[in-house]
Amino acid sequence: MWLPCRCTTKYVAASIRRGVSASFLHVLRRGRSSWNSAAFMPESAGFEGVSGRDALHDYSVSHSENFWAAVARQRLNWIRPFDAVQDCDLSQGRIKWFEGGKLNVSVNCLDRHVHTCPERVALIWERDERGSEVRYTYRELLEMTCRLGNLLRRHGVKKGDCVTIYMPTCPLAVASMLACARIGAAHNVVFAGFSSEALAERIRDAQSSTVITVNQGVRGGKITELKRTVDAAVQSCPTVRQVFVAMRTEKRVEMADRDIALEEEMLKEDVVCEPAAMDSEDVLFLLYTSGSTGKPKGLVHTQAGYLLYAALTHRYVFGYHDGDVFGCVADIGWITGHSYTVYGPLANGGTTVLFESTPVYPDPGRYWDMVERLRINQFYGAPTAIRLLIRYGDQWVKKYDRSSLTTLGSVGEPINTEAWEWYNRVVGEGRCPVVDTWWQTETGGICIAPKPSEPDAEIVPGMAMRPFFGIKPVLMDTEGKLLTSNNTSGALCMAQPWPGMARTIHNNHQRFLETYFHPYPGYFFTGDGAYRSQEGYYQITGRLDDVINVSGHRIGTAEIEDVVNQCSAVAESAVIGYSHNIKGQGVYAFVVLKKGVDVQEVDLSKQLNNMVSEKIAKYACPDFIQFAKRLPKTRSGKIMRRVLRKVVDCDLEGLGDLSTLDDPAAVQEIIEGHEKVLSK
Ligand code: 6R9
Repeated sequence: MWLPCRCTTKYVAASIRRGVSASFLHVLRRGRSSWNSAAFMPESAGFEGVSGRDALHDYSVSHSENFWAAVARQRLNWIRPFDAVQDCDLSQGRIKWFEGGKLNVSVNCLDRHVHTCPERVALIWERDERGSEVRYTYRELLEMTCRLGNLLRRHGVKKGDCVTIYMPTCPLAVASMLACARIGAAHNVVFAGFSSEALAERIRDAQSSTVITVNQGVRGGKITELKRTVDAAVQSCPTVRQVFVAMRTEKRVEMADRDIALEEEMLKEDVVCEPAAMDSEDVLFLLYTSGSTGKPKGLVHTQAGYLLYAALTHRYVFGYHDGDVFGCVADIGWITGHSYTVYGPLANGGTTVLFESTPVYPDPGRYWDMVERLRINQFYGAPTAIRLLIRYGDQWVKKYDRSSLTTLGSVGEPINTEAWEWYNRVVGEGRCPVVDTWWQTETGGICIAPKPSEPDAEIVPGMAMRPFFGIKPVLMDTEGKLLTSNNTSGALCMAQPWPGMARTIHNNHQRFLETYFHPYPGYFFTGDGAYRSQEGYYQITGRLDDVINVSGHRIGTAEIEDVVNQCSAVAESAVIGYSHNIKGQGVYAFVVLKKGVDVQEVDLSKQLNNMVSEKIAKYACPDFIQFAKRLPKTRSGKIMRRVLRKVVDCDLEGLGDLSTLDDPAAVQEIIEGHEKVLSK
């Protein structure tokens, strides 16, 4: 792996500079007891009649164009200024921001900080091996990115191409993303836990001819053969011309003609790389996520709007200030890693942690040991990890000094009250606000979170609460009518566009329109349900479609069914999510075998698990498989998933209206089969 080389005097200079800026900030912070708009958000000083943060939110929604124009001018470096703030029409699914503007995202994340503070630490790579972290300054990250950008260019990667990155969270992965941005190529990061088939599907859909990977991954003390997975994937990807291979471990791997040793070739490249001037609406990246069909969708994010939104939310939701160390432990393969490990913090000139390990390796104190060692100020993680850590006891937390922490964030799924309380009381010692942040791959950045808010405003446990600047959430009833009162639940939609939202689904704009804009014309539909409290705060109640959330990973039940149905013994299947103590949701599969098939259920269960793990990923494997003679269906032949869900939740009282059932006896069989599965 590419390691920084530097002299110690620069280190000293950097720490002096950091110390100076930190003490200056301290003065600013103290001066903020009464509303000082310029100290809170410099742009807001120019917004007439705005006093206080609530008023600023109102302004951002009612004068959306003024708000976003001012913020975009101030926070981004433009090669050419934009002509129009926005050209959006939600009823048509048209979303365009800052047209006419030209910029380069890597310049915004790197060069401008190198000019002001080259020796500030950009990345702290918390390697799997505890205590062996490596720091990269902005200057070093820029050099690494430039070499990589030049290398990609020399190998024919052009503006408009899409490079697939299949790497664990590490500095070269970040440099790869930024190198793509530098030369105008889009990136498609695929979570390094996905199987070769899942990777191949994403490479093909993205039409990538270039893949970047590592020889091996290291996580939780275990080695994964990532290069081998890529080898298997590219066999069914005729578009792939070249695979760049970085060395995470010493182990040599077999190199084919199309394979290129990344670090070796980078050494031959210049450390200066001309940045491409990109249009605001050029593609920055694709990121695949699960929907309610079997086929994952490649959400498309563009340059200016995405970067601006990631930066602004990072700054204001977490109260990030210059000199802070931001620790987002999400993998870069997910949108959280994109927006809050990479783009948001780097656009803000921040120091961001790249976490390669797991919460329990080598022991359940890993997160908090890291907080102490790296002096992390904002920690951002997932409820599933919190629930897991609660089980090991408070001593693993208390052992370490957490006094650097100022804000704790949660993302990916609803955080239950117990986990929220523990996070707040034990981890944060009751002094750090806990921000439950709701957002999606589609939204680009955080849309609903308790912060920013008035300084002493309440935070309700387990609630995302308040819309971010420029965000206008609404609730809809089942008839598609707007619900205007409080203390009500409905489908969560957004009534206004914002710069961070996705622009389309790669190769399938029709699906984009049908999924997000057709259900409630004139609104963006999130797919989630929400409750709005008496006070007007939002609480997310969960998905309204067939998407489940396992340990914070989104997966469509249809994707798992597609794999199960490929087994020659299986006639049909239905996959349901159920409430799981640690994972949030677990996977429960009902499987009907073909007539005349004679197999041991245990063997078949194993086989089905292997298939899911090979074709999707381990986390998608069913926790339970129930073999059934038939599934409950309507007379028109639709599987009654609602009934299956109730059975799995052991809520037999709530089975509801069964009048459309083709044969009520099928339900009884399912209930009995479920009892047997539980008793095993
Ligand atoms: C960022 C991210 C999005 C789905 C989303 C919702 C669930 C995310 C949540 C939450 C309740 C929160 N979700 N954050 N549910 N409270 N704070 O996770 O993106 O992977 O696209 O998942 O995750 O159901 O629709 P993504």
